[in-house]
Amino acid sequence: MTPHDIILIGAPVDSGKDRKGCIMGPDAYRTAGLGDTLNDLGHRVTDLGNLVAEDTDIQDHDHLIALPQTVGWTQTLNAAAKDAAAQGLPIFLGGDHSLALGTVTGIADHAASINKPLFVLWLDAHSDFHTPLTTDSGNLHGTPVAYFTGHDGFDAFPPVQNPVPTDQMCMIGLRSVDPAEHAALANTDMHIADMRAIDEGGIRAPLAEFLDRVSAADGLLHVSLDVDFLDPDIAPAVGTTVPGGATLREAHLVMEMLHDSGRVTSLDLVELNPFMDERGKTASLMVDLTASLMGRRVFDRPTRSFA
Ligand code: B3U
Ligand code: MN
Ligand code: MN
Repeated sequence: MTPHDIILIGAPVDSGKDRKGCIMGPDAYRTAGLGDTLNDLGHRVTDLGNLVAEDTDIQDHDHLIALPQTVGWTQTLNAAAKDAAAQGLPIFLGGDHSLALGTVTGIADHAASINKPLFVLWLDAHSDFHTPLTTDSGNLHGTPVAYFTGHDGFDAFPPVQNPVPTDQMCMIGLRSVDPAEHAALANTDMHIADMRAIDEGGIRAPLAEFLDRVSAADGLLHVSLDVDFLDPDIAPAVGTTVPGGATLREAHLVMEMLHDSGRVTSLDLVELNPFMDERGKTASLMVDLTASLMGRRVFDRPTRSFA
């Protein structure tokens, strides 16, 4: 297994929605042993601690929740992501999914600086494809994909320098998509495997097809893992549970395939709300999934059938 220089970056973003608690996410991952787990797998791990959002002079908005704070986080995380991606494999410890407004744009700027295409894998129950103009809830954690793919309506935010082309994006696990997002997605060539596609054909095929395209293009791959990708029975610590999510084995298989591809260059762990957890089980599961992504396995070759 190739050892990586892993950079843990605490992003206690809690401004992307009404319900509070994601501020505790980074420390829950540390408490669940993320750093030691990755270290034991042979990686070099540096923990940069928790970032603090920049102040902005943006005014509060009538509909959009905590707009000034989220713009501040976007600026902070864009710069941090760009910096860290040049030095190793950053893992952003969220924090809610609005953190991806900054992380993905920062990683995209890094990719452009080394002339490589950036691919993004979005593991989520939701498509997070609203713009500030279409969101009903006003929760900006529902908007990052529209922002970093270069859609209009984000005037309060820094202009996106290097939008991610939608055909370099794959979403897996969708089962809650609002009408405006649905209409907007229909106009893109985004690769989507919703839960019905997974039920019918399994989770392996769409991911394998996507990873082949990343490899063929010699691309960087950013993975954004929302806790609600997982079924709430195994991962209850999230504000927006949606029944019928990925099983434990599906999620580990995704992580193992990602590891085998050798393509993953950055990772977001988002939406963990430790306030809603059951004896740390969701935080521990997210650590286990990250371990699978970074090389943990039972055998390092396919096992033989003894039938
Ligand atoms: N699409 C809804 C719900 C939602 C999006 N992301 C999460 N929930 N976590 C919205 O509020 O934009
Ligand atoms: Mn999300
Ligand atoms: Mn979600």
